Amino acid sequence: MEIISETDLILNADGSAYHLNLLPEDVADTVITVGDPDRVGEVSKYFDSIELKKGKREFITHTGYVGKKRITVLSTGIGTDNIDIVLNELDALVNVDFNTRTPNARLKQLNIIRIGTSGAIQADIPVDSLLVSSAAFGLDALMGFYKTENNAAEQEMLNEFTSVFPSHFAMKPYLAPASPMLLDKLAKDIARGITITSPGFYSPQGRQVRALTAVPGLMDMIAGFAYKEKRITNLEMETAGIYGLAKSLGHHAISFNVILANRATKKFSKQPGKIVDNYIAGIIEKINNNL
Ligand code: R1P
Repeated sequence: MEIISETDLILNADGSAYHLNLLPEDVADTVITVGDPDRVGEVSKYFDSIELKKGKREFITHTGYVGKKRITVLSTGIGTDNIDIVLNELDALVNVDFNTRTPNARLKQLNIIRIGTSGAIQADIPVDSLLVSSAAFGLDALMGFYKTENNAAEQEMLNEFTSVFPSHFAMKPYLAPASPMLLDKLAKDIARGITITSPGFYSPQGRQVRALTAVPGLMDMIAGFAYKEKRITNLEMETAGIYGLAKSLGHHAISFNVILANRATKKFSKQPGKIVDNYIAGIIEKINNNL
């Protein structure tokens, strides 16, 4: 079996993964990801016990128990460039033997659950509501570097979207679905939508700033896109990368979006901290009851 080189899988002196600073035994099978490092503690405060706290750069990790269920919560920072690091290192931690540098014979499938914030782009989606991404279009470049597959229905929707996407961009959008298993187990009663994952916060999400935009009308194009009764509901910066890489690596992933802004009505949550906190508590309860 081919050995993974010291530069393809970089380990720290203590044997931990290079960026995440974690050892294989530090990672639970259920992993909650959050963007903001400060949100890690906001999640782990609901654990009954915390067995470890580690971190490096923006990647802060707490692992502990809710009842008998072992859960890891880890911050990704912002953007799909960080998702590339987080998903590949998480996968290596659970599926590669760090001593022999070879993949394990039996591959593990993690449950990866994003609890993030997001902006709605349709006027009827209320600020302070929760939305789960049934799929996400990536406007970032990440999945262009990996082999991906879409089923016929996904491919058709992607073709439709690509045909209305501004053609002067070198990269093509991609489409990645949520795990049907996690949608079924954790999100039966939660509003679903199609998410756009952007490679930036300002012009890439149609915000007007002092620098002139190269894509006037981006928001109208995205908000007006329709495919077989489906529409795009919200914008954020990680979901498509998480869905795409999780699928490529054989893990399950789901993304919960706490809607803090509505771009159509130009409203922003009056109590973002409290709202995010309420949804964290609810999602942990669902994980504990259903996974
Ligand atoms: C932008 O402010 C950040 O907030 C959203 C976006 O995806 C981006 O990471 O999610 P988080 O609140 O989880 O970071």
